[in-house]
Amino acid sequence: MAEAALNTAPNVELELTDGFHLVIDALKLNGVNTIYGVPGIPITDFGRMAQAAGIRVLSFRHEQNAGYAAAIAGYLTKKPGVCLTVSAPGFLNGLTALAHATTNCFPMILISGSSEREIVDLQQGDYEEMDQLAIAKPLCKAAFRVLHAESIGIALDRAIRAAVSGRPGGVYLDMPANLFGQVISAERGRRSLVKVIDGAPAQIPAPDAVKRALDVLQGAKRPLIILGKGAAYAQADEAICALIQKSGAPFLPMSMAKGLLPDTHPQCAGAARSTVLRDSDVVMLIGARLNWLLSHGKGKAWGETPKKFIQIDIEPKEMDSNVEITAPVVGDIGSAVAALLEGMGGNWPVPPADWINGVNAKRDENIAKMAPRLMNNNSPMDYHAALGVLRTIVKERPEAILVNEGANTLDLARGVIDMYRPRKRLDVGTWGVMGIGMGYAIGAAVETGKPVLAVEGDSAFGFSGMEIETICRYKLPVCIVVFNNDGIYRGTDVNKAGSDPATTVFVKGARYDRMIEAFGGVGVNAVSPDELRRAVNAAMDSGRPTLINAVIDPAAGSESGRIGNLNPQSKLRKS
Ligand code: ADP
Ligand code: TZD
Ligand code: MG
Repeated sequence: MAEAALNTAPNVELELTDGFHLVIDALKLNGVNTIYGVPGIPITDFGRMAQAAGIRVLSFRHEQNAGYAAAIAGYLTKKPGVCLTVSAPGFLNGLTALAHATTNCFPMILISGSSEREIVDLQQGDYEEMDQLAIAKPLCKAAFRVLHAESIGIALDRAIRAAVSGRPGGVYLDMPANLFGQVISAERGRRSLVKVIDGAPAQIPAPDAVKRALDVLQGAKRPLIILGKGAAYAQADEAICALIQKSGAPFLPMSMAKGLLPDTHPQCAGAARSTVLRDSDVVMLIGARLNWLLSHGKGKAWGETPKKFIQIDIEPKEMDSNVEITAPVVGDIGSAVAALLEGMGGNWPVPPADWINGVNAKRDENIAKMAPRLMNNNSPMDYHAALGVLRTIVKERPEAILVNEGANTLDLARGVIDMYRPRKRLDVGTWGVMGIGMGYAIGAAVETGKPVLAVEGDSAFGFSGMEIETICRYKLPVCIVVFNNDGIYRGTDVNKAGSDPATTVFVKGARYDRMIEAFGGVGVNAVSPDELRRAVNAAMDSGRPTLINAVIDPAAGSESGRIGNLNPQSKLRKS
């Protein structure tokens, strides 16, 4: 109406805005100052304008890696990481990362350009035509399409809320090309923007749920606390630490929860994992699901001892997903842990000494068994020789962020490399997915400004390897160590049926270090633990993008790393 009035006043020039600027204004209003993506129709100008408006726009070589960067940004900051893609193929490339964010409970928003609704809906063959909204829906927490410039503010508000509230996850925002060019008055535009207030509201657990949990915990003879990446995400580090200390119970960190308390903490049972799973009688899960990574809470790994589970999780539907939860505590971890601590009062009984001493003895025995293997000086190196070096470097540089993927390279690094600070270990997560490496390394370096050490199987690295150009272009402090064992699991397989190589082997003696030299980074070939140590320390000191080709004995690994048991067995006899 104001416009109509203005339009009739010949001397007043109407200030206008458009879809491009409204998306930028809405993002900035809500504190989104970084976007990860790949440009192209219809978002090329959007990227330029966002950059001009002071948003950092990181341009990748493949959308999947941009998506993984956004996903890990969400995990590290508790704000949704934003990934921007072009229509159909770009969107699909980003979708894997969106699904990954949802699966791992990381807040992320995938914004994708799309083609014109009228043409898509009549399937008339537009440029990069695809019904993206329908395809995204089953893979995220929420999916919205914005058709009018005036709806951009509300749409972004809803996307942020959906991503960060309750159990965090991925959200899809569909923006058809002509949205960006729609013009409205600047005043209407300003009024349409919304700043999210209290986007992830505290969810306080019910007092009787807290009491029930404490009763169960108090009755334990052999208590165990399992910390998952939800606990690391919650950023309630001090309260969690206080709860564990007060309980006196051994704790087991899941992979990405390592470092929430140091792995060297006297109550850490990481090196006695099988013992504590098998022999515990009460298990308190904090931000960890009883999925495959915990053998679904039953079966051989959990032994004969009957278990009672206490589970703290923000998602009510998670309770009883695999086994009965005796004491469900539904709430956000910060509020739930605070309530538990208060309920424990000043005099919480310490767990029976035989349990604590037994766990500690087993842990010390396992650590002592591994120690000499980490000091071997073999060349070519085995996994333990190389990881022994990296373990010391991480101990000396606890602020560094460790990115880790591969099979043997992942499973052995997880066991060998102690972590000392929260949210410093980023890895393949719930799916055990290969390809997170360079996206995570970039996202982590950009969001935290800390040095990143990426420990990568040679196969794992290949999924995102082209992003070393991105790392060099933005001069990020990333040191990549490729554990080069000539292939997947082992480099020794032979195809007996023909002249093609076996399916799991790569070019022998490949020099991954030379790849980064093409982009001005530092490449090093390391064949001994000493060479590896020198090269990683130099990279971490200089902050220069570095790729170290760590030559690993091709016979050292095992099939599928530590999860070979998940391979199906053929019922047919070999002839
Ligand atoms: P891990 O793989 O480390 O075992 P999972 O990804 O399986 O961890 O589990 C993480 C759990 O944490 C999810 O069930 C999720 O709902 C929960 N979660 C995430 N953030 C919070 C939070 N702030 N408060 C409570 N629970 C949370
Ligand atoms: N594709 C995707 C996206 N994720 C996967 N997990 C796989 C394929 C299957 N896969 C694994 O589970 S580990 C792995 C593949 C291909 C690579 C293992 O080889 P690597 O590590 O070189 O990375 P090691 O040290 O040789 O075991
Ligand atoms: Mg390999």
